[in-house]
Amino acid sequence: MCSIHTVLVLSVLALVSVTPVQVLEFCHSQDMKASNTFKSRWNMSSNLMQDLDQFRVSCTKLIESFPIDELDANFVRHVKNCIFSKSIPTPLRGPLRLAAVSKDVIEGILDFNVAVTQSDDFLNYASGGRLLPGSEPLAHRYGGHQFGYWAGQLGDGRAHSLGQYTNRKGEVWELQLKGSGKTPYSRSGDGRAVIRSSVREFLCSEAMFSLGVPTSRAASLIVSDEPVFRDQFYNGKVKTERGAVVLRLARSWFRIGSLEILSQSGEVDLLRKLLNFVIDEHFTSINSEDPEKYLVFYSHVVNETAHLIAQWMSVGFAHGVCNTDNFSLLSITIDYGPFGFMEAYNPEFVPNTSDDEGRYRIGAQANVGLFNLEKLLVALSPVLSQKQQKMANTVLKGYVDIYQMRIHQLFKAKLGLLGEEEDDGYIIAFLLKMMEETQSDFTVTFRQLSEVSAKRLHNRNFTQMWALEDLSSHALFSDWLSSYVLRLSKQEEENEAARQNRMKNVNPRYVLRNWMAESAIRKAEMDDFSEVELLHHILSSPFVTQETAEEAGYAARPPQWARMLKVSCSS
Ligand SMILES: *[C@@H]1O[C@H](CO)[C@@H](O)[C@H](O)[C@H]1NC(C)=O
Ligand SMILES: *[C@@H]1O[C@H](CO)[C@@H](O)[C@H](O)[C@H]1NC(C)=O
Ligand SMILES: *[C@@H]1O[C@H](CO)[C@@H](O)[C@H](O)[C@H]1NC(C)=O
Ligand SMILES: *[C@@H]1O[C@H](CO)[C@@H](O)[C@H](O)[C@H]1NC(C)=O
Ligand SMILES: CC(=O)N[C@H]1CO[C@H](CO)[C@@H](O)[C@@H]1O
Repeated sequence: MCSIHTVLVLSVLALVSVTPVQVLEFCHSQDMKASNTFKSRWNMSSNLMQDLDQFRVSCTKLIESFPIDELDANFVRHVKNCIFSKSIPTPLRGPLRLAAVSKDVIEGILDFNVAVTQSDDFLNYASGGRLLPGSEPLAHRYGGHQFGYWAGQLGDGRAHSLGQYTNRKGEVWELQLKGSGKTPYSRSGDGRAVIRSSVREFLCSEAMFSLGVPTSRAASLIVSDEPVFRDQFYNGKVKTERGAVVLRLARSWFRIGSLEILSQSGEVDLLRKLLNFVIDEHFTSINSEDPEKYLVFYSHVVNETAHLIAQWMSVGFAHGVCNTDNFSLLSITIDYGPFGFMEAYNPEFVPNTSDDEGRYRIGAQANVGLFNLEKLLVALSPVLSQKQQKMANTVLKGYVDIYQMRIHQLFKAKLGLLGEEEDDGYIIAFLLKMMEETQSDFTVTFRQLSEVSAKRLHNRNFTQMWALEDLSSHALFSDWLSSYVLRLSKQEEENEAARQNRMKNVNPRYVLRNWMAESAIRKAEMDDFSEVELLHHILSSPFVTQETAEEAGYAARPPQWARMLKVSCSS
C-alpha cells in the first residue's frame, strides 16, 4: 500500500499545480441506460399522485441480486454471507406529528402531491407504522474503519431501506427510514433517533442540495412522544428526549464499508457480485465486459471523492465523522451527524466536540478522504490483478492533484476570477491566511466580496459589511487588496454587475450554522416547527438575499451565545 500523502489543504494553494494528473482515462458520458421502460408509465405533464395507494416501491432488485441473511429475526448478531437482512421497522409510538416536509422531494422525486403528506396514512408510512405497497424492509450489512481502525461489522443499526422507487423521470431512488427501530446491526443502540439529530439531518441534507453539493435527500421528518434516553455529551447525564424518524432518499446507500466487510471476511464472490451490481446500476459508462472495470470504477470513485471534498471545503462544511462506513460509493454526502459549517475561518475547526484529537477537523478532510480511498483499494485488492493493483495505486496518487485542481477552480470562482493568472493561487492563499488571522467569517467574507462594488472596494469603504471590516483589520490587507483589485481590473471587459452575479451564485449568503439549527431545535422540542420550516425555506435559496432571513439575522454577526454552543454528539 502506498503511504498517506500529505494533502496540503487550502493554506498552500499558492504551490498548487493546476494540471490534473490523469492516470487513467475516465469515461465521460453518464447517459442513463436503465429505465426507458418506465417512461411510458408516466406522462411528464400529467398530474401528481393524489393518494398513497398508487405509490409503490420495489425491493425485488435488491433481494434477487444478492443472498439475503438466512435468519429472518430481529436480534443483534454477527451476520455472514449476505448484503441485507430482512428487518421490519418498529413503529414510533404516537401521537405522531409531521414536523417538516420537503415539497421538492415529495413532488419532484416521489411524484405525489405534497398535500398527501397531511394524511394519517403518510404519518404511518413515513414513520415505520405501515409498510408502503411493495416494501420488504431491509437492513444493510457493512463494516468500516472508524477513527482510523477496523471496527468489524457495523451495518444499518437504526435505518431500514424500504425499497426502490422509479419515478416518472426514470430515476431510481432508494427510500430509507432513519430512527425506525432495531435491526440485527443495532449493536448496543436502541434503533431510535432523537428530534435534535433528525432536525439537523433533515435541514442539512436539503440545504446541501441547494448549495449544489452531492448529497442524500430528506423527504419528511416525523416526531413522536416516544421517550428516548440519551447521554448527549457523553458525561453521564442521561436526558429523556423524544423519538423522530426521517424519510431519506439516495440513488444508493452503499458505502466503502459495504465492500470492506466482504473483503475482510473473505467473501470474494459476494464482493464481486456487489461491485458488478454497483457498476451496472450506477456507473453506466463502464462496460460490464471490460476486464479493467474494477480499476476504472476505482478511478471514478477517487475522482469523485476528490471533487466532493473540495466542494465541502468551498462552503466551509465539516462532515464530522468521515469513517469509511459514512463514505458513499457514489461520492454523495451521507450520514449527517455532528457536522458543522465553519463560522470564523479556521482550518482547525472540529464540529464534534468530543473529537479531541481533531481527526476530522475541517482542514484534515482531504487527507481523510485519501485514507478512506486507500481502504477502498485494500477492499478491492482480492478482485484486482497485481498489475491492476499497481495501476490503482497510481490512480490514488492522482487524488491529490485532482483535489487541488478542483479547490483552485472553486476558490477562483468564489473570488470572481476568470481565466488563469500566475498569481491566482497566491491571491487565494493570502486571503485565507488573513481570514484565519483575523477570524473573519468564512461565508460572509466571500459573500460580501461578491456584493461590494469595485468603487467601495477601492475606497476601502466597508460600512455595514461586518466581515470585510474584520478582514480589513489585517496589517497586510491593503497589499492583498491591491493585488486583487489589479487582478480584477485585468478582466475589465466584463461589467461589474456580471462579476457580482457570478460571485453571488457561488457564495451563499446563508448556511446552516449550528446556532441557527440549535434555535430551531429548541422550538421543535416544544412542538413548534415554525423555525425548522423557516430555515428549510430560506436555505433552499441560499444564494438569494431574503427579507425574512435578514430579519432573523442569518447573515449578521452570530449572536454571543453561539460561541458557547457545543454540538450534540449522541444522536
Ligand atoms: C470527475 O468528477 C467530476 C465530478 O463528478 C466530474 O465532473 C468530472 O467529469 C470527473 N472527471 C473525470 C476525468 O472523470
Ligand atoms: C400527456 O398529457 C397531456 C395532457 O393530458 C397530453 O396533451 C399529452 O398528449 C400527453 N402526452 C403523452 C406522451 O401521452
Ligand atoms: C466524536 O469523537 C469521539 C472521539 O473520537 C468519538 O468517540 C465519537 O464517536 C464522535 N462522535 C460521533 C457522533 O461520531
Ligand atoms: C460608503 O458606502 C455607502 C454605501 O454605498 C455610502 O452610503 C457611503 O456614503 C460611503 N461612505 C463613504 C465615506 O464613501
Ligand atoms: C451520522 C452517522 O450516521 N454517523 C455514523 C458514521 O459511522 C459511525 C460508525 O463509524 C456510526 O456510528 C455513525 O452513526
